[in-house]
Amino acid sequence: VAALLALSFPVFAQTPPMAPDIPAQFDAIIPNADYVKREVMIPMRDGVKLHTVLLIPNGAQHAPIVLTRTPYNASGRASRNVSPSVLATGAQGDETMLSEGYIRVFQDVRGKYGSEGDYVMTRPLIGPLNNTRNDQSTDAWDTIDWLVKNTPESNGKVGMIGSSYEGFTVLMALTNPHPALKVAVPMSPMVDGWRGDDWFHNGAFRMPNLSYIASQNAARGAGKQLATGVYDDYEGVLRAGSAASYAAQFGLDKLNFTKKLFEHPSYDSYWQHQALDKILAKRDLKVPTMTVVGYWDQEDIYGAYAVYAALEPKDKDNNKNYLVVGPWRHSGVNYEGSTLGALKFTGDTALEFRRDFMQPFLDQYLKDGAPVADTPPVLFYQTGVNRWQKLPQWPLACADNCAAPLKPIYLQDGFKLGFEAPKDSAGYDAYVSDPAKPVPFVPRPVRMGDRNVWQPWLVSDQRSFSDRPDVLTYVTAPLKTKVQIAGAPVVNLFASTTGTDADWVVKLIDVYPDEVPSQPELGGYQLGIGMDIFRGRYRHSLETPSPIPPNAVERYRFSLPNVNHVFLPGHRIMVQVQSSWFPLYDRNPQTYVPNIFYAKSADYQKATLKVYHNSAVELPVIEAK
Ligand code: PG9
Repeated sequence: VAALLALSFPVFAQTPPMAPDIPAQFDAIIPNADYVKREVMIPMRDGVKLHTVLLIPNGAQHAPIVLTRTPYNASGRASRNVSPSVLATGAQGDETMLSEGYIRVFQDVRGKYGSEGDYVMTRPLIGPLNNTRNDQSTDAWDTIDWLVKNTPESNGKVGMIGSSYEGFTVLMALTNPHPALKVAVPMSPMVDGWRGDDWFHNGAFRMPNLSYIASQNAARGAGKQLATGVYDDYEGVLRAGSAASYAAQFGLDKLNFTKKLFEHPSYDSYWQHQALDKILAKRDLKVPTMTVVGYWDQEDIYGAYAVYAALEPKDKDNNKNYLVVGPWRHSGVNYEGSTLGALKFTGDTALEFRRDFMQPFLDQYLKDGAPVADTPPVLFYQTGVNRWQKLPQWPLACADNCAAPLKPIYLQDGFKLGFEAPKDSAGYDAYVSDPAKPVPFVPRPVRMGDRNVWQPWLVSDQRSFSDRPDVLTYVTAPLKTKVQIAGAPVVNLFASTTGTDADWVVKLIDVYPDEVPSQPELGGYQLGIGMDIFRGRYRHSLETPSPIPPNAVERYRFSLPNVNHVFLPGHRIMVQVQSSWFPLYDRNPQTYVPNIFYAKSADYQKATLKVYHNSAVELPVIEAK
């Protein structure tokens, strides 16, 4: 019977109960996928291999390639969802490309995630700061060379795109572009880490960098969050003292990039040699480049305009250098763009740009036989009236060589703001700035790591600060006619301090009418249009700081971020002046010390600051149309 049974029921080899249940490698099959995901290690000229993920729509033939080089995990960037649909798999910002059948490629930069080699933060170009054989430009070159030779589905034309760090890698590729690189779209690129992008603004250090460094530089993959032990970052940063003391409590002072930051508090050759606008200004402009930035870009609000300005003189035929500014937060261009904080726009402005301007621009240079796109030199969402504007150039008003000059609006007696110059330049207003009670940049409790706080903070209501005794607030009467501005306002402060160093924060604000029937919560809203900080020790030289002579009237001149705004009738123009913006920026001790990173608690002293009434914000006013 046993023999008969054995004959009629075949015996299967059984899985031993103790067979390990997790294999070395397993990926569930994605049935009916409309794309292929190909992962490759691309060799660079020094033999280091970079991990690269290609999303290839099924049936792709003669397809363009769009490449992003990232420190943020190529595998993750290439899989928004696990899905059989390439549209759902790729990033939201990539949908227009993927639906056109593009091959989308993400690569881990040298030393991050799946790529071999050493990671150096925003690795400088080969030259005075880089004595190796590789930089982000050679790695881009080698990658593009490999891709066009080894991707049979492609037509051999490559575009590069990316935001922020990824925008920096796009610009790096442009310093010596591979012939197959046909078009570039750097978005909110990190261009100059000292002047006004991620690390400093005019010498004031940005504290969120420290948690960024912990997440990026502590490990090849994702680092961990800092255990701050407090809910309110205002409290946590204040308690620590200087930025270096804050970093040291987490051991971040042991990381090389923290050391580099702390060793270079001024705009020395370390920063100047890396400033990509300066670098690109010395190269040919070969590749059509559309530089994109958010109007309220809370991370890299400086670099895009600087690059556009550096490339513009090279664009002799007016067909290679383009600027786009939308009403977005940092990288908001790649997401939904119908609102930002309390602001509502006329539709999904980010999709409008990607679909109606970016995609045709990419197609023109990447798709075989595509028509010439109708791309304006400058596409700018004009705030206040909320509409896209096609402009012939940028800016429309500026100090030199613009159609319109700057027009000063003065910080007048009685906290008025007006276009008439003061009769008496001896008048001033004073406030006490106390480093023990710095002005917060958003209402407390401050949660810098909370996206809902961080991303829209530049549009948050400035009313929370306007009546603090350490904030000077100047405002016009309600406007009878509209005031249109288009360019970078320039702060021209005449001011003194009883201390020997000081920070100056100046905010240009649109005050909404008392009542806004269509959106009641905007009644009286104080919307920051252009706001920035300047560290007083750099008033004579960004490279060589100097103490401020106590009680002497000194001039502080610096640009605010670019604006394209209409102050509407019934609105008021406001300027706020203060001397801290915490804990986004480290505190100025107000006593001159050689390196503010290492200020001691005794250095942090109250000071009385006086702002004289011949101070002004020079506005890029143009004739209102
Ligand atoms: N703003 C980020 C960053 C860029 C470059 C260096 C450091 C930080 C980013 O969003 O990538």
